[in-house]
Amino acid sequence: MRKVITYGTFDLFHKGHYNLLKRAKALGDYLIVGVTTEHFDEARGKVNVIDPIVDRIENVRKTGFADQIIVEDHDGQKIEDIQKYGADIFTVGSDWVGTFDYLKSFCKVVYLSRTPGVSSSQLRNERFNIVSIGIVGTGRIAPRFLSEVKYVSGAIIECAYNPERESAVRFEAAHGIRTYTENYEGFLEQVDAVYIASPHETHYDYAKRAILAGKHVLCEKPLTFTKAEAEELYTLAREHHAVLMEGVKTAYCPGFLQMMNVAKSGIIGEIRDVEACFSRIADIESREMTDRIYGGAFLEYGGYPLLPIIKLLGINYKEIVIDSLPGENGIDLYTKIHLRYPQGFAMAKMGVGVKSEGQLIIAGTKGYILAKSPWWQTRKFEIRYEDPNKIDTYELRFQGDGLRYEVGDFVSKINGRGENSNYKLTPEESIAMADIVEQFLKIREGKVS
Ligand code: C2G
Repeated sequence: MRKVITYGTFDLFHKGHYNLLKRAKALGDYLIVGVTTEHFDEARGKVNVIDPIVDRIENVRKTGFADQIIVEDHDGQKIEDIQKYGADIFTVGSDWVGTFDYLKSFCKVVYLSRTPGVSSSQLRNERFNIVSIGIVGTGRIAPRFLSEVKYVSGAIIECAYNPERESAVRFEAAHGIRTYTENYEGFLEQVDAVYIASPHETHYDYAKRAILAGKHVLCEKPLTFTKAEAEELYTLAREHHAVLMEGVKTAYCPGFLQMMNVAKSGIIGEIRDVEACFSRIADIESREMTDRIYGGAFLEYGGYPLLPIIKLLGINYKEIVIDSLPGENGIDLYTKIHLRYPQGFAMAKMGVGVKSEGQLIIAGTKGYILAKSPWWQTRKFEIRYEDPNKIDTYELRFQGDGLRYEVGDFVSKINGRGENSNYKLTPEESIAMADIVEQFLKIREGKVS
């Protein structure tokens, strides 16, 4: 009996998949089909699979060609499966020619020609409108955003906006993206959505005008400088049926989400303390160090350490103490925020002129979670207990610089597929952060003047 094995995602099952399976079956007597998990697809750069795995398996089953269906969830599994099931032939579509030649030392490898004119990506794009995004601000983050959006299908960068002519011209020349320097409303007319990565003090105004024009908004942190402004933006977004998301990118990363869920699962008991630190020594000439109103550690990085605190202990703290070490020009070089909750406390630390260990510790009544730097790009965390020999380690995936996850979420929400995904960073949590920004600014004003 000749056994054939093939693999695929089989998302939005189509004629190309059907033909491939039919011809794969015809290569032998027994066909094994490996269907990929969402986790595995995400790891290989497919962040936008639509059908759940049970549906994708069912669609393969319905063809009647598969004698056995298995699940593919990790790298290196193909060799394991070929050996385990004794496969004689590995086959896959011709879009993969060459990629799987390494399997030739285990079995015969056959690349079958692809069915032209049909693909899951094309169907995804037909089913959901492609979201055209305009970038507001063409500084340091914008190029990173461009390279990350490539991993999110269903989104294209249409154009950019920056009233500073020099930066706009440079960006347009480097990336070939039409960059507007005046007439923000005219720029908005070209797009469905905007990504706001301009200086902090411009976020509120750009976001508000975009929402009023019916555009979806993904805005870099901090969204606003006051609680009232954040509330106003979320209310306006609701009224205008626009998606509004604050881009605290850690909030959307799978590893971070898993760490939050493990922390809440009771494994470390009741959570009593969350300590988080983020520091990056900034260049003396940089905006962070020189802009005495909008620079400094807190406005630059506050969103990161506050995120796990608010996610785990909530927004109803009883007391907050904000303390900073100011530089000569008044910017905060180092800030510590202490929060007291009814049943616990928390400390957020951030620095641009002081370097500290960038770690996250979530302390509970039975044990604690330790995530070392860079915990905000969660790739690994440990659960530790009284017994120092007992350590549970979680290793997780984190692709690129992580922006793709928030962009993926943004696009899903715009297409109406992510209504429930607000839990990653709720408007209430985002508003609570704006409230802390407002308190920080009031305290700093009092001290500086
Ligand atoms: N296919 C095809 N014709 C098309 C589209 C897809 O023959 N028009 C084939 C692909 O080449 C693949 C199978 O159908 O052999 C499944 O395609 P996908 O669902 O896109 O899965 P893919 O990403 O190719 O996964 O471990 C997974 C494998 O590496 C392949």
